[in-house]
Amino acid sequence: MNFDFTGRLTDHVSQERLAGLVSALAEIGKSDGGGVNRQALTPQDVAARKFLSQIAADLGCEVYRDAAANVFFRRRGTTDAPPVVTGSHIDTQPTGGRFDGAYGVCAGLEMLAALSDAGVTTELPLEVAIWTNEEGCRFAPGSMGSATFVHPELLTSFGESTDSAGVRFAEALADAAAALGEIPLVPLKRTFSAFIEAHIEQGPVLEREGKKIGVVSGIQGVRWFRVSVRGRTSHAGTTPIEFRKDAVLVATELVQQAYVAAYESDTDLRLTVGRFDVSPGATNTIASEVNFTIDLRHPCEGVLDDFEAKFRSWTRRQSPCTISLQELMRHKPTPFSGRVRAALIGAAEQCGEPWQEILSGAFHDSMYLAEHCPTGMLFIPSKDGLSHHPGEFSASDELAWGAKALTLAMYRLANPLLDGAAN
Ligand code: HGY
Ligand code: MN
Ligand code: MN
Repeated sequence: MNFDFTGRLTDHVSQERLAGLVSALAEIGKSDGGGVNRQALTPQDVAARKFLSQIAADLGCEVYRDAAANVFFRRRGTTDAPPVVTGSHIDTQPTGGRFDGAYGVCAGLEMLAALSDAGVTTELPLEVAIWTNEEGCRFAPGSMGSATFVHPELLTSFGESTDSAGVRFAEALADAAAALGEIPLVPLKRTFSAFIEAHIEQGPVLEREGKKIGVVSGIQGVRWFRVSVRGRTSHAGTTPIEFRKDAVLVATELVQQAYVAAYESDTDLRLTVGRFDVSPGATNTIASEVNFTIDLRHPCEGVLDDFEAKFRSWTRRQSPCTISLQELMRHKPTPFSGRVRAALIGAAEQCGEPWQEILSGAFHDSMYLAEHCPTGMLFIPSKDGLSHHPGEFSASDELAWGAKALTLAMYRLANPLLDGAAN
């Protein structure tokens, strides 16, 4: 790639415009402490899609959506070959920050704006995607939009997932489709030439190592479970120990056993109990039911298998309560495409900022896109490694460096003659 031309290309990436877009998007679903609560398919999520669609249209893009309410901003190329796509999610955790997911979509729009300012047209079309329900906190599992794009048959079962108010995903999806109805529909599973996701690291590594860009080698494996422990309500004062069927006692034994085993076994194993719901929830009534979640992660599938087998054996213990386990999500460890990593390494080198390779501890929509087309990711640093927290932060220059690297890598992949690795 000729450096002086593409060097000028990155000159068109505007740090101010990008930081302004991230801030404007964060206003939609803004929560206390500078965070964002914009959960999947809520009115805030739909409003944010409309807001970004208008920005894309103003850039001359065509706007599309699919049956999973994924939204795509398309910039024509000189050919009609399958597009090179970037993007991420804009739904957030309940106590989310303004960068998780949103940065990748805003960086994609900044790339399109920079190419327009530079008066550059790529050979292959470019698209920026907004994937539905990546977080999986309102409706489990996560990454439903990208999973459905790659595996359309999943949409039916996803539709039965309910939120804490009992709303089915299918209903929320129908409401969003109605609200976005004027956007033309495109099929699921369209052919892509390649996919790149720009994302905040959500961990401490890049900041600790003094790096501005992370070229992501892959994503560790993830498994989610819901554990239900069912006992019997009875009086807190009169019921002797031997008559109790105390769901909290049994559930907390299981949780403690899982955490101790996880921390003792392997420093790379990540186990989290994020939800722990007790009913009936009265101070002086022994709990009849506890539902809690398990989020299990590791780079090696064998370690996940071993831990899952151990945990399942613990749920079959002798107990005054009944214990059941439901799998909510499972994705194997995902290595990224050598070709896309080469394009990102070339881009990071060209930016001249310190960079390194890094494995992703968080899952991303890219874990499904990697099953569909050559896929890779780039990271920018997260202050104090904080994420899924209102205080999540990346500096404006870090946002811009990531967008410059994204622009260079996308430009290379969208002009195959430039991308020697493609030949
Ligand atoms: O949970 C995750 O890894 C992602 O941030 N949703
Ligand atoms: Mn994310
Ligand atoms: Mn997240």
